[in-house]
Amino acid sequence: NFSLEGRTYVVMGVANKRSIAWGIARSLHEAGARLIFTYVGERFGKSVRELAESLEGQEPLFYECDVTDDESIIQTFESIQNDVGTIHGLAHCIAFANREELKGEFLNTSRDGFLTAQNISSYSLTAVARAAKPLMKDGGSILTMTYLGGEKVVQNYNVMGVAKASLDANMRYLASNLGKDNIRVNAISAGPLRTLSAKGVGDFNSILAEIEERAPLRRPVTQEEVGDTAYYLLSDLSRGVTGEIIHVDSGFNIIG
Ligand code: 0WD
Repeated sequence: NFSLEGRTYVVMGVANKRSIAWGIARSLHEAGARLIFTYVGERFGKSVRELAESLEGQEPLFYECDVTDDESIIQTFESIQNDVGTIHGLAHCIAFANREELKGEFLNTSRDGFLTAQNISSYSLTAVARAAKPLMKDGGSILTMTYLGGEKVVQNYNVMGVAKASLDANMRYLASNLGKDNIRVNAISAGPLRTLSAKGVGDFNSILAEIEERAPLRRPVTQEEVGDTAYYLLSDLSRGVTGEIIHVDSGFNIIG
């Protein structure tokens, strides 16, 4: 029985209805999970509350959490511990880089821009995993979102590609540390999806066009397809899997 009835998951990074985190939330909700959302800034707080209202029978909890701030992360998970006690998993769907560095030559990346991308898009997973660990008393599953640009050079992805390479290694080291506590850590490498973050990547349209021409499935993936793989990774269906990157990308990554 792989229903998520009686299980609680934290979903971080719903900005709007196009967010990958929102696709994940819907798949978990359909499987019966109880959901907790974290957001950054009141603008997103309002939009995640409005979205979550559409989930029938769900009584979600909301916490503001800025992952650039250690205190905010610690506070968030302490509050969650006080309010619900145990959680069974976590979806980390957070990334950021300065828009002006998501085009042109990677060579021109500034120190500040580099560190910002690493801070929000990679280190945050380490800090969040550490804060969430005490809440996963029955074991758990942590999921992060990565992209092909961390494995291969993708035009314009630049500083975020280096941050995703860091995130991938981060995920594996965490998987190695947390396995003895029966906590698994995995990543989904999603094909391009038109989200707020994707808007920041230069010439995103040609990235999508290439998927339609060259990916084995000849079409982009959907939020639902990413959400359902997240369900697999966050449930016991994947209980033997940790430290893994699953590509949900219409097979694009295998094409040379
Ligand atoms: O094509 C895509 N959209 C792909 C996205 C392909 C493969 C991977 N991904 C990844 C992204 O890199 C990211 O890690 O999926 C994850 C989710 O991204 P998304 O759903 O594409 O983008 P979006 O809806 O914008 O959500 C990302 C959110 C932020 O939104 P904004 O638009 O403000 O950047 O990350 C959150 C925020 O909600 N975020 C933060 N959360 C806490 N503290 C912070 C922060 N400091 N900064 C950004």
